[in-house]
Amino acid sequence: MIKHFIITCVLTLVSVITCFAAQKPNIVLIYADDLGYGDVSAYGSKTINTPNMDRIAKNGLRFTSAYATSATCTPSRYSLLTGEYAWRQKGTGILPGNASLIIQPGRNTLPAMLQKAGYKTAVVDKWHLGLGDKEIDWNGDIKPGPNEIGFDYSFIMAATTDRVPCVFVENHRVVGLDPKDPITVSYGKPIPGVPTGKANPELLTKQRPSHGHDMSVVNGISRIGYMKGGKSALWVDEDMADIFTGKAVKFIEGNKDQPFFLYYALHDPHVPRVPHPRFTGKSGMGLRGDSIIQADWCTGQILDTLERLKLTKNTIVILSSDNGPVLDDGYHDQAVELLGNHKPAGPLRGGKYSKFEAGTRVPFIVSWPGKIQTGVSDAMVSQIDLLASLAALTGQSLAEADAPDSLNMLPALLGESQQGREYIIEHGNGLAYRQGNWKYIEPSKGPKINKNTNTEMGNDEGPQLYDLSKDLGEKQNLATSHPDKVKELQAALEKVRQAGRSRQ
Ligand code: NG6
Ligand code: CA
Repeated sequence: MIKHFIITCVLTLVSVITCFAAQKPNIVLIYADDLGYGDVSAYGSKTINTPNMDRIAKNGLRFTSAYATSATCTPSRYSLLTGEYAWRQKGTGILPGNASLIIQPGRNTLPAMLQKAGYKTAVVDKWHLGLGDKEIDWNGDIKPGPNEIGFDYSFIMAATTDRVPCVFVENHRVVGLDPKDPITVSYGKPIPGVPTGKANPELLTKQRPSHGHDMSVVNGISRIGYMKGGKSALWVDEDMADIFTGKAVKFIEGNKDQPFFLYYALHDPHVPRVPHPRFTGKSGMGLRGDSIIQADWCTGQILDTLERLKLTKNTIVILSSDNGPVLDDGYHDQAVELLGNHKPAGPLRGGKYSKFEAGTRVPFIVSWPGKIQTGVSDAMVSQIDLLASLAALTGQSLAEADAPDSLNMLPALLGESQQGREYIIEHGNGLAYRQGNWKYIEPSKGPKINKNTNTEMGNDEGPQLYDLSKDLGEKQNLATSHPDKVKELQAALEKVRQAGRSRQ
């Protein structure tokens, strides 16, 4: 009896302490699309000016070794929201615009965990994790989707700006759809009677494709996939940043009196790059740079809103990107020709799609005024750790099966520790493993260069080993001279791969 009483007292005390330890700051995650390590002026670039992203860095902690899990969008977002490496699951590669939802409803995702912690949650802008569980009827209720995996509010595009359907989906419905003009989407056969960029180049009044992207034409630009109907619902690319930012701001305003989580997944600077005319010409390096300036403006609007509502001090803002940079990703937008001296990947090798550093090492800045150490951190962190870290912050426990690869890196994220992850797994076409300054890339038969995008992919038929402390640009393969190191890292990578989970 007494024993029982004591146990109850101890448990109550523990939960009181946990309760006091848990904090509920608002959390805003600004997640850009294809923004490179060198595309933010806070990261040292003199050729681009991103004053609003730099504002976050000025009030926060800028990470030099932070990683998206993968070198493309869908797998990075899958890992970010589930805390599980996408390469553990089939069907998590770049999705078509009519794919089914790849995250199981009921799963303890990042937003679902925060919902349990009492947060109102929203996703705005790029989704690209699929919708529905069978063929999607774009004219009815579209579900399951973000609202079924933890978001109270969603205002999204289904996939990417270069994929149909080119419409906004708010919660379960296409916005502005005229029922008399229903939407049909196909990723197989062309839809009879629907013009395409390939057959009707005269319709390409705004941008022409350089590779792929020659199917349905929307707003003078041909896309991937075929769509028919939905004329009144079609987006106008130039207005998208304003529309999405407006929704994000409205969500913050509507939830200012309670903890909220906003996942603002910016579509810039992904292709097609069609910023609002007020941004064109502003970067001096063409539409890719102008789209980054637009993304920076969107970021500024969010920061201004937090300030106006006096929420800055009680809000964690995280800025990052889903994968590294690319210049020609399928349209003639002069990203290559007008680049000048700008280095989208900074000192890193490769880019989007690559296992070299630029594929996944991305800008990552965290601010929480008054709470976080400001400055620069070289701790290794991965976006996959946000789930476990924010669970720790908000006092949520994770079950054994939840977020298997997500580690609590809160001390590193808050700048209390310089100690981050012991290793990072980088995922492109195959895997690479970084431990300290050693980086091992497993052998692969894939092409060395993606000819379309002119990206060095990091593929080689033999093992690659780089010492990033002396060779950040991954130029000197040391695999032959350091066979033991290769073996050690190979075995360590295999252990994580076979374990099926990283969290003990
Ligand atoms: C590729 C597209 C590319 C881009 C990418 C997804 C072609 C030839 N290329 O297949 O343009 O859309 O998929 O980018 O179609 S991501 O950032 O969403 O992963
Ligand atoms: Ca991307």
